[in-house]
Amino acid sequence: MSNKVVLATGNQGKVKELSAMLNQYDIEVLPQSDFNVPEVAETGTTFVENAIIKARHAAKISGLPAIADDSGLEVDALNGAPGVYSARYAGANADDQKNIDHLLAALGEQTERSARFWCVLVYMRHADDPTPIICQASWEGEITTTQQGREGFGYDPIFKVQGLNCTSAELTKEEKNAISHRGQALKQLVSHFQGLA
Ligand code: ITT
Repeated sequence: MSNKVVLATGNQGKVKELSAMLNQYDIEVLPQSDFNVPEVAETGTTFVENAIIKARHAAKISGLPAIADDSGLEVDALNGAPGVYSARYAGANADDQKNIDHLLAALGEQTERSARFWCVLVYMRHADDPTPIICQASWEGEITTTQQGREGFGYDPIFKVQGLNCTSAELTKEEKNAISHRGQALKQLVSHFQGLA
């Protein structure tokens, strides 16, 4: 594989986590902003479809291989919501805080609060790549009733990690990457690269 890869995301939280991990593997990660890649409509109903849409779009505009991340939170008591709509759960102009408030309101006094993050990573060698590499992983936890921690992004302040007595916003970037949905999916992707190299 080429050592240069464009990261097909506009989410700075993802950029920080993914580039920290990829840089350890001699892969030069370039943000899509370097190529003025505009946002693309995420019209899929699955993480896989949306990740492919984003990777294809960035590869087409940059002329480089691309990695895209489509991810989200699945809450059992909400029948899987917000799912693929996690980034825009509170509406088109939602930010992280509005999404958190919307989720806490939707759950109300509900005591069954199990949830998991999903991450799908797609690597495309070029925009017409007919065999993208697709890796996916989940991370179990439950939704808290109040926010705790300031690290991470998105729903991290209300995601209590299974087996730990803290939210994912109370973990350092390194601690989160070692066990998160994104960290696990990226480990799979790197093993593919090492097998292909
Ligand atoms: P790009 O499409 O540009 O990559 P995005 O934020 O719109 O950025 P997604 O459509 O994949 O990305 O939405 C993912 C949302 O899921 C993200 O905005 C968070 O709200 C949530 N999410 C995903 N991974 C998360 C994590 O590790 N911690 C907290 N929230 C996360």
